[in-house]
Amino acid sequence: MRLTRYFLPVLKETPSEAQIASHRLMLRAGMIKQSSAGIYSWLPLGYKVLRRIEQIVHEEQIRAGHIPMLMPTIQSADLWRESGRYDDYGQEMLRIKDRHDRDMLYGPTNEELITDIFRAHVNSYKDLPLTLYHIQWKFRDEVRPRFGVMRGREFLMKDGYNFDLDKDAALHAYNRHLVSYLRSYERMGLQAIPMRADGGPIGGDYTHEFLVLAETGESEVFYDSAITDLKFGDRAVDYDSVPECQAVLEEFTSRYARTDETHDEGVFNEQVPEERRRTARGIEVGQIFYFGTKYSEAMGATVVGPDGQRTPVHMGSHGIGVSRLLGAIIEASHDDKGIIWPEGVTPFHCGIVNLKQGDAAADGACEGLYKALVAKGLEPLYDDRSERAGAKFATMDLIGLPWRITVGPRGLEKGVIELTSRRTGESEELSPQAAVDRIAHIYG
Ligand code: 5CA
Repeated sequence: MRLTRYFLPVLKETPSEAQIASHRLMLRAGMIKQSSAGIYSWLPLGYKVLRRIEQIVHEEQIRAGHIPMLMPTIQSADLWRESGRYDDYGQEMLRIKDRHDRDMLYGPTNEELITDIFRAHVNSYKDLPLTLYHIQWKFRDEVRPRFGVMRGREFLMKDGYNFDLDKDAALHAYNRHLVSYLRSYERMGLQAIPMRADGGPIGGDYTHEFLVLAETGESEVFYDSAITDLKFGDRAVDYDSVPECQAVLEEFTSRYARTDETHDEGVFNEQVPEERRRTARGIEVGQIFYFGTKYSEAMGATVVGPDGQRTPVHMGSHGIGVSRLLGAIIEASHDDKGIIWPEGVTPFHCGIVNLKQGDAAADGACEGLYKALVAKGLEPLYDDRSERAGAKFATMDLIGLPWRITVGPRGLEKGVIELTSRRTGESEELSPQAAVDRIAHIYG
């Protein structure tokens, strides 16, 4: 992409309505525009990152054996009356009437809809286990939408639902989700810690939230600092193996880590040596639930078991805050100049800055680099504007591409360009070909 042909409406001024860094930076970098409270348009740069995050979530869900599909945003109130949640959900639910005066709603989550699909099509235990998921917009009429995409009213969520014959099988599905979530967040450059939480309106008392530690987080958390040394890394876990998934769950959840809803000071003090006790704030980027037969019993989602008897299926639901993740990643990775994208989610792989637009050698070298990067399957953003070098650097720093190639006539006389890491600020001179190879290798 060439910047002169792109749509990147960066703001010079810091928007006064934004209270936290990620919100300020997303507005300044031209990633989002508020359309009404808690509802945003995703401008091209923001949309690109959103898609990258979605892609990681899809890949990791499919790797875990979960099946993608798509359900609508607008749902009928009747299903929610069956589960009893139409009244329970309260004012967070956006209720709508259609022209026939029928009660509809904009889905805040999908337990009812998926259970309805399941009961219509699945009859036998032989069709289990089954985990279906989708990535779809949700609406929750939050009292105080704030912090940009972090607490929106309309937001993008991955929500997955497992259907199993008994509790043990459903707990294996729970563990599979935990493993796949650890992998997903690490690919996004994040450490998200699973913590014991509360079921809230989804229900169930067995649930973990995944929290990214950040001062601006909305949740208060209490944990054993030893937990932050745990890394999932590149290990291969067999998702069909009950003991392997169980072992990961135990490794990542046996130490004390709880949100304030489930925190118990006595247990905390008893289990964790004083020097390792931490109280901090965190951003909730996902939550997994096992709630047994809560919805299947209420809505008659049963299967015929091996003994010929009908039994309600055991279920859980598992969510990732896809749009919130942009805010969480920026909170965890920025400096006073702007965003610093982790390589896994960056909107463009690198930037190319032409220090002297119109200079034949510089223009030619930039074109050559651009084509060579594209030929390697990479997406560079070429700043081909006739702007001062300082303004070009400021834009690149603000939008946070992890790597910048700077091209100028003086370097070219020596046959070199400059490659700069956004994270460390370190630069090195190398030939254009070596720079292309290096970047291809980083993303390889
Ligand atoms: N049905 C279950 C799991 S599929 C469910 O709805 N879980 S949830 O309520 O925990 O939401 C899942 C994730 O969506 C949360 O962990 C959070 O990251 C994200 N989320 C929830 N509310 C908002 C909001 N108002 N704005 C942005 N993201 C949100």
